[in-house]
Order: sequence, then structure tokens, then C-alpha cells
Amino acid sequence: MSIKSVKLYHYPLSRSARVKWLLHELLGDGFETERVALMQGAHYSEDFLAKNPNHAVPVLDINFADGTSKTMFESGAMILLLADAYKDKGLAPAPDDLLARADYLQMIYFGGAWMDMMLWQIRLHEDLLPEAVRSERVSAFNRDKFINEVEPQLKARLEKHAYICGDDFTAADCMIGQNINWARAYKMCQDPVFKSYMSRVSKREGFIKGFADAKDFGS
Ligand SMILES: N[C@@H](CCC(=O)N[C@@H](CS)C(=O)NCC(=O)O)C(=O)O
Repeated sequence: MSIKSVKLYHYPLSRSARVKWLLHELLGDGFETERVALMQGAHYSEDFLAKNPNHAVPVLDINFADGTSKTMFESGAMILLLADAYKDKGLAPAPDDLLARADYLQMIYFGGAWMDMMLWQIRLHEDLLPEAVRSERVSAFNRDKFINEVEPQLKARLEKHAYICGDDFTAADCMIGQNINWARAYKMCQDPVFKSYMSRVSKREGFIKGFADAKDFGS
């Protein structure tokens, strides 16, 4: 079954930028984007909650060539599906290349679950929660864990290879690259290896288009 068209519900510089970046890598400008006004609470509208009861971006509406459709939430699942759906673009190892696939799946889940968990706790406890509920200890715990456990693993990979899963750019770079960008906004991932990785991926047209609206974050 092939995909006929997709529409991404997105907010600048958020987790939906992972998917927007990948979509630009795969389709250029051949997809629709709708900005969800998170700061104005648009993600709590009845229409949006019907698409994602977790009131979060990204959401992806997919129309398949056979006339069926699906609305998805969860950025990691979208990344996996899209890279497989457009396999001619070569951004995912083939399903029967189990060795490469194991590493690729591991890194997408590592980015979407483990790294994301720490970054989210830092964001909650440094920025989002009401002051009275924030905990400096929770934030510090997650910063330490990220710096001392996550960063050395990524650094070791990027010292050996240009990209997260080897010498070729894959969809795993959209997940982990967005997370590294997020971590750098919190003054983590400061080692030069991360700076040069970000400088490498940020020259890609997909990245430039995916993050072109970053200045609108907060509005
Ligand atoms: N695990 C989800 C998390 C999505 C998520 O938390 N998105 C944030 C933006 S980065 C959001 O829309 N938050 C609004 C809310 O939770 O009310 C994913 O990766 O898609």
C-alpha cells in the first residue's frame, strides 16, 4: 500500500520538527502543514482532540492510495512509517537487513523515549510547570543523567561515523538530531563533536526547511 498524501499538524521547534524535517527529506515540499497554535490552546479544541486525545503535536493525517486513511500521533512511529513508506529515498535500512535495522530501531526508540524523557523533565522543571511545582533536584538529576550517560554514547558514535547509524544519513538522524538541537538549547551536548554534527546536518535542505520557522517558537 502506498501513501497518496500527508498533512502534518506542527508547532515550530517542537517534537513535530522531527517529522517535518524527515518529510522535507523525503518529499521536498510535497506535503501539507498546519500550524497548531499551542500557545493559544488550539490543541485542546474538539477537532484536535479527536485526532490526538493527548493534545500534542505532531499529528499526521495520511491518505493512502487505495482510498483508506489514518490519523497518527507519536513522532517516533511517524518517522519509522514514513522512512519505510518512501524506501526508495534510502533513509531506513531494509526490513530484512536485521543487523542495521536493530541499530536503527534502537536509536529511534532511544531518541523518542529515553532521551526525550530526560529533556522533557528538564523542560517541565525549568520552564513549564508553575514555580511552586518545579523541582531543581529533578531537573539536576536529569541533566546529570543526560550528560553522563547519554552524551558519551552519542559522542562515541559520532567520533566514528558522520551520522547516528553510520556513514549515511538516516531517519534516525531526524530523531536524534532534533534531540541534540533541543539539548543544546539547554546548554548540554556542548562537546565539539555535537557542534560539528549539527553543523553537518543543518546544511541539509530538509533541515533548513524543517526548521525555517524556528523563530516563531513561542508565538
Ligand atoms: N511522545 C509524543 C510527545 C508529543 C508532545 O509532547 N508534543 C508537545 C510539543 S513538543 C505538545 O504538543 N505538547 C502540548 C501538550 O502536551 O499539551 C511524540 O513524540 O509525538
